[in-house]
This record gives sequence, structure tokens and C-alpha cells, in this order.
Amino acid sequence: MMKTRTWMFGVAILLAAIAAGPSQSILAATPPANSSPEVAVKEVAVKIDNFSFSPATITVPLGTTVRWTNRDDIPHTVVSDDKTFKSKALDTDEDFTYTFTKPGTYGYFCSIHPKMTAKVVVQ
Ligand SMILES: [Cu+2]
Repeated sequence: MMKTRTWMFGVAILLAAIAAGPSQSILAATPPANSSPEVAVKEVAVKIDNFSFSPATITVPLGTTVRWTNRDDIPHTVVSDDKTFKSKALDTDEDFTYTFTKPGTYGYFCSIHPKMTAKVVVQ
């Protein structure tokens, strides 16, 4: 019995490591938008100003890069509800980009001011 429990614990640790790993590496691997020039890279801008994301809801085609720029005087972050993407604290005029490669609705918020919420709908 002891052996089984120890084994299960090991599996749980391993799964946790796997679950934690990819989100980090996805962040690190966020491409500097210099993919093949023949592919039109679509970029949509979202402004962070006066404690809100603007526009609060955007609908974009698959493959679109969204660029959030902080126009506020205080830091904000861009964090998706399911942690698909997560920026560092953005100072004034700093930006964060994420390219959406899976359709879906991505709710996100500012982790410093959780009442700041918005969403990206990817079609
Ligand atoms: Cu904020």
C-alpha cells in the first residue's frame, strides 16, 4: 500500500511540473513578430488607459497578434483567465503581445487591479 501511495505522489508532482512548464515556455517563446514576411501578420491594438482595456472586447481572426499598450501612469498587467498568456507589470508606454493560434474566447484581466477585465474572441 505504501508503495502505491508514494508512486501516486510522484505522478502528481510530475503532472504538476508538466502543467506548470509549458505556460512558462510559451511566454518565453512569444515570437518577435518576424515570422515569414509573405504571411500577412495581423496585429490588433488594445489600449490600457484609465484603469480599463479599450476596446474591452475584440473579435479577431485566428493567427492575430494582439498588442496591449499601457497608456496609464501606473503599471498594469495582462493575464488571461486560464493563464494562456500573462504579461509582466507593464509600465507606462510598455507593451505586451500575444498571438492567438486557437479559436475561443479569452477572458483576461489585470492582476494588479482584478476589476479590470476584458476579452478577446478568436474566430
Ligand atoms: Cu491594472
